[in-house]
Amino acid sequence: MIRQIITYPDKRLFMRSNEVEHFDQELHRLLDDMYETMRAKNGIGLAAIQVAVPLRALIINLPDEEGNQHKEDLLEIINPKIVQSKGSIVYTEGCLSVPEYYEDVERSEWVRVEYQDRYGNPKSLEAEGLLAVALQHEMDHLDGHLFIEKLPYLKRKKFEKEWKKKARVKVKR
Ligand code: QAP
Ligand code: CO
Repeated sequence: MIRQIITYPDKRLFMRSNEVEHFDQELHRLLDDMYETMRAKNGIGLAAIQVAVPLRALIINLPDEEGNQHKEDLLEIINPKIVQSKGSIVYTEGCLSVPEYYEDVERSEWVRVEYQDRYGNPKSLEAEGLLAVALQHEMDHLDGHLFIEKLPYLKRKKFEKEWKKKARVKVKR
């Protein structure tokens, strides 16, 4: 089932999500719905809070070299922690909860993450480049942070200005 994605400035996007304790059918349904929703909206990553569920769960499905996404490559990541990071990378990010806005953000170039899968099994992964960026972007959602909060002052002002302009058009002035 495709769920509705909440968007900026919804205050729920700024709240900390809770640890997942029950690796049950409800969690599995949430993860399945998140995947369906992310694909329907042309996303490559999604955190549970973006579909209004405040749990520490996220999914990532990066495209291959031809730009195609495969479900076999889907990562389902529960209760993640970054245990090591290094380097720095600048990537032009977007977010389904901040539609039609893209800006450069600096993050770690390499991370090691410990997490659980949908059954509660402990896992760990090393990531670099785009996957490292996606992990950090989605993990920020779990702590109530959006990529626009990482922008330097003037770029943040530019975002606020564009957002207000769009909000005005939406109510048709
Ligand atoms: C997070 O972002 C991310 O504005 C996932 O109109 C960002 O899937 C991972 C999207 C950067 C790695 C690098 C955004 C789709 C999708 C939009 C997304 C839009 C349509 C964003
Ligand atoms: Co996002």
